[in-house]
Amino acid sequence: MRTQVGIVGAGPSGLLLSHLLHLRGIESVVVEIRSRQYCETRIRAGVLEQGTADLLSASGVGARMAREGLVHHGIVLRFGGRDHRIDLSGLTGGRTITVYGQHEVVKDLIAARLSAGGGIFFDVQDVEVLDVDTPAPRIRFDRGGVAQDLRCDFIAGCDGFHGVCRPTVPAGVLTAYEHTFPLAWLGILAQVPPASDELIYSSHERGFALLSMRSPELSRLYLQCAPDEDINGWSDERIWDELRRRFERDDAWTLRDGPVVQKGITAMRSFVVAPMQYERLFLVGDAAHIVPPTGAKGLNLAAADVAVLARALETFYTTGRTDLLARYSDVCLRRVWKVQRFSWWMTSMLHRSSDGEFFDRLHRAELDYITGSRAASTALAENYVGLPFDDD
Ligand code: FAS
Ligand code: PHB
Repeated sequence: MRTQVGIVGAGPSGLLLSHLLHLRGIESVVVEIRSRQYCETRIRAGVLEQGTADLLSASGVGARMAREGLVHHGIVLRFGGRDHRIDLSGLTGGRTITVYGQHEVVKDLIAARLSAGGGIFFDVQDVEVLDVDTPAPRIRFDRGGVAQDLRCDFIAGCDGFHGVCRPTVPAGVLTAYEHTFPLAWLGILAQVPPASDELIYSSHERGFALLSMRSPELSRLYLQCAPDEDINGWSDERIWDELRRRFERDDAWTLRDGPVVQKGITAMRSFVVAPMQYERLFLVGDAAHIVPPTGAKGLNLAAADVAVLARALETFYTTGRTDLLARYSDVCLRRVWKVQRFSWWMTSMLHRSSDGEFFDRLHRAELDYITGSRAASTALAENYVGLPFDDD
């Protein structure tokens, strides 16, 4: 089997790359260890930056997002029993975020690829990435018990943090930078209308809490917990009780509860690997970097990588130029580190610190400053809606 670009992983990175390459007349094949159904139902991201939403619309896979996505012009920071709205659109010349589940984006991309005759192999096993330091790299995998060999010009490692592509790079080539926060998020998906029209980030002495949503009927909520928290210790009743405490306000505002349809605990870490490429292997999205979800950046950063790689591959196939491919890692890492800074800052500022009361007071002062300064709230807003793609 042969293609131009072999893609490992059918998450948002791999699928968006395959789609953008198709629009540029470049062939690709995606291999994925999980089933289609798993990929289309895995609950993850929920917030799309302006640039990501524009990219999906401009590339022809934004129709359902436009119909079902929720466009927000602001977010709320809640602390000291009071709300402080950050006017995202007013502070950024009209830019917005779109609340639309990652699994919905994945569904739209899979449908677009398959209806265009794109090759996506689900449920494969034993994926190996070979010969990336030669002009003819290969992806070997098993499909239905039959060994397959996919020869390509380039390989895109879009297989997430736990994938096989990054470990394929010989020792000593990559440098990893990481920080693990001494906390985690307990997240729930609940069949109850969201108690707010906009996301609420609550900084409370009992710990952080986030109110988000997936639709007018589905709420998505998170609360700060210990990194080794046992989910079995959290009954739905206990979760709702704790959420009510952390969202309490000076007035009668209340959080309606409802049936919890999904719950889980997410670790909070920052991770970057550099460079993001080795010979003909390009690492994309979570395969190269992880951000704590407080800034809602993971999916959006993956989309930004994909935009850079698609442009570099198109330039190579249309002109033979390799300079954009050679600069892929440098261009992406400039954005990655800005987004890492923002995500670390939002996490540190909004969560109860394990470093003691002094830091909690500092964080409170920071929240006071941001919500009282147009300059400071503009900095938050422009990072939250997403730095322009052509910023690089
Ligand atoms: P993914 O991990 O999504 O996809 C990788 C794919 O590769 C998977 O389908 C996997 O099955 C496959 N794969 C793995 N190993 C393989 C192998 N050996 N062979 C073949 N395939 C293989 N980000 C935001 O922007 N906003 C948010 O609100 C947000 N909330 C989040 C909430 C949670 C609970 C979590 C966990 C993450 C959140 N994120 C958020 C971050 C998240 O969205 C990721 O950044 C995003 O999934 C990255 O996409 P990919 O790089 O495609 O990696
Ligand atoms: C979500 O909707 O899942 C979500 C929203 C904002 C975040 C993180 C997660 O910062």
